[in-house]
Amino acid sequence: MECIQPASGLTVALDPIMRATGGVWVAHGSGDADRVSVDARDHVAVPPEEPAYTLRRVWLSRETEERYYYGLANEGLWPLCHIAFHRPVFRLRDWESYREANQAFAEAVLEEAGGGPAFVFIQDYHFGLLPRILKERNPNLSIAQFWHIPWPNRETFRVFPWKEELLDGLLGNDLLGFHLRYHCANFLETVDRGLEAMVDTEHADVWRGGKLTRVRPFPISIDFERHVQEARGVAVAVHTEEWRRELGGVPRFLGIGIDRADYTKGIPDRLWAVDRLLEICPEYRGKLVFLQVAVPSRTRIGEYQRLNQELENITREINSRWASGTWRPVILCHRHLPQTELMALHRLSSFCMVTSLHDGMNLVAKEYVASRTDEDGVLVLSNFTGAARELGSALLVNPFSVDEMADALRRALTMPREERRRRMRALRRVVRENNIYSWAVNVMRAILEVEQPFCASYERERDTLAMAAGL
Ligand code: GDG
Repeated sequence: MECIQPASGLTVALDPIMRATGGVWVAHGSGDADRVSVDARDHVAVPPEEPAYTLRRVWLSRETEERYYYGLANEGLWPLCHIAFHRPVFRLRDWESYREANQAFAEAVLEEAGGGPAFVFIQDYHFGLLPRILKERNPNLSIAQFWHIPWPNRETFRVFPWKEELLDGLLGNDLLGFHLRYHCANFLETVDRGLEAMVDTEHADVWRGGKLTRVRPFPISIDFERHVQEARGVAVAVHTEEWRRELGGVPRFLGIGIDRADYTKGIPDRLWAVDRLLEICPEYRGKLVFLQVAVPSRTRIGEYQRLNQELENITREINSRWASGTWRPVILCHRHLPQTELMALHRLSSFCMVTSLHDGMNLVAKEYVASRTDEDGVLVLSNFTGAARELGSALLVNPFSVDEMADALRRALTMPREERRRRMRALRRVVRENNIYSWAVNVMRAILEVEQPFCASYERERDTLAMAAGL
C-alpha cells in the first residue's frame, strides 16, 4: 500500500492547514487501497508516518463517481468556469448524480459534527449544493466554502441549466471565497441577475431568505517556509544529480513546464512558443532543452485523452524539425514525480513557463519561486492566472499569442543576472508574506466576523494558524 499526494493544487494547499489544525477532512475514497486502510468509522489517520489529522472516507458507486465527478463537475462546471473554448457538457443524469454525491457528503459531515456547532470548510466546485443541505439540517454549523477555480461572467454562466439550484445551494454558506475580487464580482452579478436575492455590491454581501452570505477574495498560496526547507534538503540534491545525469549534463539552457495535463493549462501553445524561439533565434539550437512534465489527469474524459495525444504529436513534430545529433529540444514527461523531484527541476532551470489560458490561481508559479533560494531563474507567467495579480515581477504574457511567448523566452534567456535577482527577490517576498497560513487565517477571521454564537469554539484554530503564518 502506498500513500501518494495527488497532483492537485487543492490538496497541496489544504494539507498543511489540516496538519496545523487537526480536525476531519471528509473526502471520497477513490484510491484502490482506501477501503482496506480505514477503521470501522471509515476513518484513517494521515500522514501515515506521523498522523496529524483524520480523513473520513465517503464511498461513491462507480456510476456516481463517473457522473458526478467526471461528468457534471469536470465536463460541465470545469470548462464552463474557465471559459476555455471547450463546450461544457451538461447531462441531466450527471446533475442527478451531483445531487446524490452532495447528499452523501452531507450525511458524513452531519455525522462528524454530531449535531453540535462546528466549523465546516467546503472545498471547490464539486459541492455547490452541500452548504444549503447542511445549513437546513443543522443551523448551528458555521459554513465556509472556497471555490478554487474562476467564476465566469454572468453571460457565460447563463448557459448552466441548473443555475438557480446551484446558486441557492452556494448561498447556504456563511462565507464564500474566491481567489480574486474579480471572481467575487462575477459571482455577485450572476446572483443579482439570476436569483431572488438582495446583493449589496459595496460590501460584497448577499441576503437570501433572511440569510447572509459574505463573498470575499482569498488568494491561495503555499507553505513557503516548508517548501524552502525541503528545497534545500538532501532529497532535492540527490534528484538534482539524477536529472543532471538523465539530461546528459545540464543543457546550456533548460526551460521547464509542470502541469496536470489539462487543456486549461495552455501546454500546446507553450510548446509552439519554444518552436518559434528556435526559429527566430538560431543561437539556441543545440543548446536549449524544454522539459514539460504533464501528469496524466482525468484520463477517463475523452478531451483529456486527446490532449495527451496532441502533446505527443507536437513534441514529435518539433523534435523532428530541429533535432541534431543527440539533441532534442523538447522532452515530454508523463510520469508523476515526487515534489522533491519537481524542486530539483525548478532549481536546475533557466526559466519556468506557466501559461494557463485561464487559472484560478496556479500554485506551480509560487512553488517555482519558493524553490529558487539562489534568487535566480525567470518566471514566464500567463496574464490569465490569479497568480499574475500578485506576481507582477514575472514576465507576464498572453498565453494565446505564440509570438509574444517566444519573445518573452528570448527576454528570459538574455536577461542580465542582476535583473533576474531583482525580480526573483520581489517574487519571493510576495509568496513569503502571503503564505497558505495567512490565507487560512484570513478565511477564519472573515468567518468569525459573521456573527455566530459559537465562534469561540474555533478561535483556537485561528490562533494556531496565525502562529504558523508568523502573524
Ligand atoms: C486548482 C486550480 C488553484 C504537478 N505535477 C506534479 C505535481 N504537481 C502539483 C504542482 C502543484 C499542483 O500539482 C497543481 O496546482 P495548480 O494550482 O497549478 O493547479 P490545479 O490542480 O488545477 O488547482 C488552481 C488550485 O486549485 C488551488 O486553489 O491554484 O488555479 O485550478 O502543487 O506542483 N505534484 C507531484 N507530482 C507531479 O508530477 N507530486
